[in-house]
Amino acid sequence: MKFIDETVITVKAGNGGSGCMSFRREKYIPFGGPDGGDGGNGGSIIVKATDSLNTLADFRNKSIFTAENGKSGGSKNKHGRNGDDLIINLPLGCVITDNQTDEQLCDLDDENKTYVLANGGEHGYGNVRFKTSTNRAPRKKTSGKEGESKEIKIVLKVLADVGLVGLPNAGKSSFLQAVSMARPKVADYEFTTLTPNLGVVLYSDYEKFVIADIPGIIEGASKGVGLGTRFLKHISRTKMLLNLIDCSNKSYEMIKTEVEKIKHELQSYDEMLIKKDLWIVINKIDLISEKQVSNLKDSFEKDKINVYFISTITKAGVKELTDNIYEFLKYENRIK
Ligand SMILES: Nc1nc2c(ncn2[C@@H]2O[C@H](COP(=O)(O)OP(=O)(O)OP(=O)(O)O)[C@@H](O)[C@H]2O)c(=O)[nH]1
Ligand SMILES: [Mg+2]
Repeated sequence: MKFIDETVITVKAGNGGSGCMSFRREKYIPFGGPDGGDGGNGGSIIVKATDSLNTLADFRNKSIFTAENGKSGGSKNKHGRNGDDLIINLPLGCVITDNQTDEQLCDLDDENKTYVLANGGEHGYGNVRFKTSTNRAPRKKTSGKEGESKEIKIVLKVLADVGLVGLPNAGKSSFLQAVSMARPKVADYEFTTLTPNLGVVLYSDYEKFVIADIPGIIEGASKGVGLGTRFLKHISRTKMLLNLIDCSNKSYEMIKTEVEKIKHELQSYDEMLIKKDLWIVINKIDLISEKQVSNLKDSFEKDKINVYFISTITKAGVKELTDNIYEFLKYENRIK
């Protein structure tokens, strides 16, 4: 299914049902009192976070969502039925704003979290309500109130603990494959990944963390080069980032420049991103000699830069890295 992470929709809650004007008509009671019942309340529009959706594609062909109106009241004091609420299921991680005011309405950051986007209109009153000691036969009733209506913007920002960044072809999706059950597309060309992938790393029977793999970013991404920074919003809520680097045919200096480029793109997109812990992960060490690996290690050590060396193919260094990620997240008390 196509991945869509932003959409604008209009929601309209149901109107309240009208009250009824009616008088009792029974045999032998020629002038019965008022017996017009109230209308029902209009249904509300409620959004709910669910784990089982991961795109807003369902909203491509539908832009107006309405909840049911309340039914009118009836004679014999009959209340009108309330309109049914409309529950809209959304992927976990959706942030909803009022499209007119830009005010944030809710952040669906927890499974099953709900929020009432538009309240149904209150019901109208039947004439029985207007009976007083001086007016025993009121010819008055009210109509229901209109349901709230809003134009809202939904932005999906996937929820993950760890975000993978790096140039295209660095091996981000391969890493996700190596550590989780996710099976993202991996190939020997740039921009294999076109939309974010999520993978759950099951660390033990009851502990897990989530990694988000996004399309590669290149120099100038913040100015729209390549796929641009369109997908960086999906790592904005992670607790840490891994910068994967393909080390084949690269000198120490080239690797350092690459890290700086990625940092620059992250920073140009959002200052907050650069405040996150960013770990450098040198990938594809199976393609270089042991001597080259130890030379690189020495250089990083001399510059007091902490790095990890891995190969997603031979799995060298992968366990140590995930152990450290786990410890970091646990230390930060961020594993659920
Ligand atoms: N030899 C070797 N090849 C690797 C390793 N990791 C990834 N590759 C290869 O590198 C190529 C790119 O891997 P991907 O995982 O698709 O890279 P990516 O960073 O997700 O790329 P984009 O989605 O385009 O940004 C594939 O051909 C992988 O098989 C590794 O550790 N060793
Ligand atoms: Mg990829």
